[in-house]
Amino acid sequence: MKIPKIPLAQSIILLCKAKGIKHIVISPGSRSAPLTIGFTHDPFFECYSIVDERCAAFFALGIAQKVKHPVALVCTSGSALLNFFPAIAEAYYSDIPLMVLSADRPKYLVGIGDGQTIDQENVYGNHVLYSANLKLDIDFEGKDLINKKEGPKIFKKMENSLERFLDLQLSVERANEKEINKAMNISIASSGPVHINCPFEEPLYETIDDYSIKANSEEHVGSDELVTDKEINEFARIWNESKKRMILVGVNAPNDFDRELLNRFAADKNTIVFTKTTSNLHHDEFFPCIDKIIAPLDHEGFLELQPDMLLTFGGMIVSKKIKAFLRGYQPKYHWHIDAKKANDTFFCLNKYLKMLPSEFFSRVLPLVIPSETEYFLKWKNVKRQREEKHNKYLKSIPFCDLKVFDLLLPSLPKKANLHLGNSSTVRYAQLFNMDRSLKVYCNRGTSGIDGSTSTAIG
Ligand SMILES: Cc1ncc(C[n+]2csc(CCOP(=O)(O)OP(=O)(O)O)c2C)c(N)n1
Repeated sequence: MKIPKIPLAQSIILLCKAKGIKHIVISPGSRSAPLTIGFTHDPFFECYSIVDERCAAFFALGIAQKVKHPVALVCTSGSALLNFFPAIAEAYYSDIPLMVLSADRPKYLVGIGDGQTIDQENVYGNHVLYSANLKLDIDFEGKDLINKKEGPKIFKKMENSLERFLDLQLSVERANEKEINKAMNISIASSGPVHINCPFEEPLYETIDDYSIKANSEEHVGSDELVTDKEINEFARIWNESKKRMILVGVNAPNDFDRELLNRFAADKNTIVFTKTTSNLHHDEFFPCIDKIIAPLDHEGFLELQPDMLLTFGGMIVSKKIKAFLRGYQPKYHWHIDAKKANDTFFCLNKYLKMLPSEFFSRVLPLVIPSETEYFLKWKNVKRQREEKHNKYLKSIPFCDLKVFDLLLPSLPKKANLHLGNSSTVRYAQLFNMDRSLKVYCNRGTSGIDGSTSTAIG
């Protein structure tokens, strides 16, 4: 097997292997050759060669959406890594694990007029969960020279020069190993993008037959913040007291969630559960087409729909109408459940419970008192009426955008992965009841119209 001679490249490859990061999307370049050589010669890795960095990053995003584990992106120095940025931002806002491995020049060649060089450290700023700026290996070529009693200048006259040299190199390896571990662990645990900047010195193409270093994979140390029983009880108390209860589900990856729990929660016929095409959750008593329900409402209608308590989970909300409605007719209580973060989308968030929705529902279910509310029955009736009107309207219109969706959606193969484009595509799709076996994705983190096709291919 061909192994890159550069120790830093070896550390990265060994740690990717140790953490099960096997999908590697590679864009062209010489500076990144140590990584390209290492990944492509090891059958553990599934490597993809994509020349254009912007497409490469979205392609990697598509794989990561599906496998829910970091996908590595390899690129050379200079503007290459800037072309990853749109997909990095999407990954950041959609909680998708991506790992940029950007090759860089050694520091002494940055800012002195060397070619294909930019200031790469921390280049993604606030849009990554972590930036690891790795250290250059200490002239490991020199190691052989020291053996030949010649040695690099700095070590020449030192006593025990080989030992000192090796010590220094070892401390660089340990420091790099720690940083790589940290970045990879954060990407895995918090499901988001990280950047690992890797300075490589020439020669870049030299290989050896076996690894010359070892790399320790460190475990992630998580925080032990726990949602208390008191908080869960408080939720249940308000929920049980509220007459008008609404759940709004944002973008939710397929199979991300124990549906049975939510089904049991909603089976009481006392809660309006608004889902979206990209929520990937289905139940006969849910309300999947939000806009169809609320678009015709006037002030009186909005007042009737205004919930006492709103519970939200999942990612971004597509419908502009529901956002406008809940901002204008705010619930008394808004609680959000997410393992990572909360958006105060409606400017009335009272409480954020940092936990997985599945865990939340399993703890809350035994505390919820079953009931059937007029609120639910009224809006169920509205849903049925809207459905009838929708079907009648579709029969009456000539061939047009909306008609295409009506014809196309039922003809999709069962269980297909459907990646919707922004922006009218995802909105039209919202108006139809999707086949429940479909797995629906859309880049709603930043709602970019770029990269949809590459993501779908990934
Ligand atoms: C990268 C990016 N550039 C610009 C926009 C702003 N934008 C939103 S929708 C849209 C028009 C999209 O047109 P098209 O791709 O034809 O899709 P459709 O009209 O079907 O929505 C634009 C320019 C965006 N969301 N993302």
